[in-house]
Amino acid sequence: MTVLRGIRSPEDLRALPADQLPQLAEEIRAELVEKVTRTGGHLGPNLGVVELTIALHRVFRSPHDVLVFDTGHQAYVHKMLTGRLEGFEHLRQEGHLSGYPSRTESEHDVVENSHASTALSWADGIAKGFEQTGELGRRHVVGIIGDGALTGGMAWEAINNIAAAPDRPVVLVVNDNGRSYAPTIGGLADHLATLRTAHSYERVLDWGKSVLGSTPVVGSPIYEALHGVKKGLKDVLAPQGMFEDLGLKYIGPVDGHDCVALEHALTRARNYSGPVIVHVITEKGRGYRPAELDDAERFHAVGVIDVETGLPLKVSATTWTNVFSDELVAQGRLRPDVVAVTAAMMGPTGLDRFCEQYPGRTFDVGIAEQHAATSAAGMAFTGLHPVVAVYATFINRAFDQVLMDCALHRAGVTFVLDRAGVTGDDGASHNGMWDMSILQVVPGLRIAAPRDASSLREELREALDVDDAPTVLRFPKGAVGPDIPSVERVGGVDVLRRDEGAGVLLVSVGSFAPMCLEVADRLAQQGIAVTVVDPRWVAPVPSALVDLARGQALVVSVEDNSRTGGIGSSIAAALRDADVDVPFRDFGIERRFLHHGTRAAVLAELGLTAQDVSRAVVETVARLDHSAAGVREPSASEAERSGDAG
Ligand SMILES: Cc1ncc(C[n+]2csc(CCOP(=O)(O)OP(=O)(O)O)c2C)c(N)n1
Repeated sequence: MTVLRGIRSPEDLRALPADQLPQLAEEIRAELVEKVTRTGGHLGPNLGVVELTIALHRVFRSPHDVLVFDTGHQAYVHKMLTGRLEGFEHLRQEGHLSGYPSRTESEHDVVENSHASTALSWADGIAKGFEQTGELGRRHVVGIIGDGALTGGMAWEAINNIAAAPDRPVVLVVNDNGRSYAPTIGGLADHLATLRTAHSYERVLDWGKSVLGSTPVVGSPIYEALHGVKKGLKDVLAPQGMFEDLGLKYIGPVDGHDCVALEHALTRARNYSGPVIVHVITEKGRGYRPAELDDAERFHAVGVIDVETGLPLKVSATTWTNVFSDELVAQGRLRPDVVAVTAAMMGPTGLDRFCEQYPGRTFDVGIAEQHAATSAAGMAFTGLHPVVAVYATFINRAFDQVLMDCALHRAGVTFVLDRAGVTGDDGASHNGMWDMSILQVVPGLRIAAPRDASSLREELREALDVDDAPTVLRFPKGAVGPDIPSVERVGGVDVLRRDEGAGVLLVSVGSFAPMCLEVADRLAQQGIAVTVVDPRWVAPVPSALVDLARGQALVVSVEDNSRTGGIGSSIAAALRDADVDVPFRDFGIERRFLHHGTRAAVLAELGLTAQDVSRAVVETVARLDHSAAGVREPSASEAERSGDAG
């Protein structure tokens, strides 16, 4: 039996002799590489925290002690050590192991939120709670945060509070690999780098090891002597660390791949009676040759890749991101006022190409969506047109800044929301299903949802022409399909299909256009006339849409946003306001958090498929026909029996 297979719980790990830990670490790395290259997932971050996670579980007693992983994308090793090794066969697949911590999976998982920079606030709150219940001191609280996540404002709000209570112990572990996706930027990153490099006295232990020919046993006189020397040198050489200035005990930097040093540092932190930061230096992607040699950013999160080469196995089709990326570069050439802003997601949002061409006009602000929005408002004030590219789910963070700093000040800022709608594999917190609900309340803000590559390019250009209000462009994850031509444009609304006569007006939002056209085919087979429209700019509701709705038998909208506050609900309100008395049905996402699974599986579960939508529309039309003819409405069971439209 391998060492790893013998570990069913953290107790097993704690019982393991220390000399077996390097072997365990090697086996975990092999397992990560073998499984994650097959399923896709976060490879680089997890390869970097193997020894750190082992040490955390040996020093702290989860779940009695609470470990909070910031973002949670680096919790695979934690999952392996807490009885979920087998789950990696089907990582991130529906009904199987989630790619993030999950309370339903394990009592060892506490925080599921995959939005960065929250762990220290969680740790602060849990420590305060334990203090109230009298458990603090007996139960330890540990927040593990990356140097990337440490660039987020929330982390500093938490540190400010944690430092204010010198008698309330909280252990903050900074997992410093120098990278978010790309190298972490900013003054904080520079400061961490200074702490890292100025601590050459760390080598005292290595020197000791080489002289002795083996690692000194923790706590042995020789170990303590070496530490004494190290501490003496540190006091002389180390720059005053910002953390200590803030009132936090600083331990480190610690070699994050040395189990002995890690256990020693974490034990000291555990025994400390106040808030303490343990600064751990790790290497993202460690132990996997392609990640070590190649561009580390590519291995932050991977799809299915060839284990030997690290190259994707599927030939990648053109994505929505690629199209945006190209068009922004083209616009950058024509428009010197266009600047780009990313919150530590340069590559994933496609801004990398703009940055190559216009490095002086591209700003990576760190994981700081709030700052990105307000800083963009500031740039707009000076006459620039900032394009802030973020994943749709992360715009949640910057709602107040979009509202108060951008909209109230009529700032011409374009927000590009990638990965909008159901994203699937990454689970509840990664779906981009709230953006239109929260942004529709912002006065003056306009939202475009392109249906294909051409409309994405066109709508981006239109957005860049708006200089007195924020604009939003939202599109989904993945490959973009072929262009979908319109038959005409009416008041800015594209008509994609128009059957003769009154029938159903089907309003397609963004990338649902192909599905809506399929619904139209199915309805036509049932003898129902359909007009399919793409409003292009979906919010505020175009008046042409209201005009198109007049005289129809039924209006239907389909969107991949929450139905609550979505485009459907705005269309319903616009129809009411204009006294257009047409029955209306909106299809969108129920107001609940979604389980992880493929996008197709999640959409099917939500009933957002051509088959489900057409069936529901046929039933509604049948009901309306009956009531129009004075016939009683069919019962639910009759409706159920009325069958499939297609
Ligand atoms: C609010 C928010 N913005 C962006 C992201 C996307 N994101 C996921 S991991 C990551 C980098 C995190 O870097 P770090 O904290 O240093 O962890 P590492 O992956 O280097 O271990 C980013 C930007 C996020 N999860 N949350």
